[in-house]
Amino acid sequence: MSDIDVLKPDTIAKPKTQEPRLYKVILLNDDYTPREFVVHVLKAVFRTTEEQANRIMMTAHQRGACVVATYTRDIAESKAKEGTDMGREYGFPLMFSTEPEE
Ligand code: TYC
Repeated sequence: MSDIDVLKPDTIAKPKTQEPRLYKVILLNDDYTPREFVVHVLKAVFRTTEEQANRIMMTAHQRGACVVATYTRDIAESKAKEGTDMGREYGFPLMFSTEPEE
């Protein structure tokens, strides 16, 4: 046994806790929801600034979808539902979905 082997642990300790997997909330474009309403929902549900909300809305409008933010699974799902429900309440087909990161 060499000197260096004596200094090595037999087993490598694994961290006991893991960071929870994060989920993306995705805003989907549609042809009917007014732009200003999308901005309003982004500010209210996702606490973005007016400028951030405008950028996210325009990206979804031009490319079909845009990642709004990432959260743990429960928070992502409840925010996606809250945003989608808010559109529905006003008769708009506004839609947020979630998907795991990576
Ligand atoms: N495309 C919509 C319109 O022209 C606006 C809109 C943007 C709707 C983004 C949804 O996720 C969306 N009125």
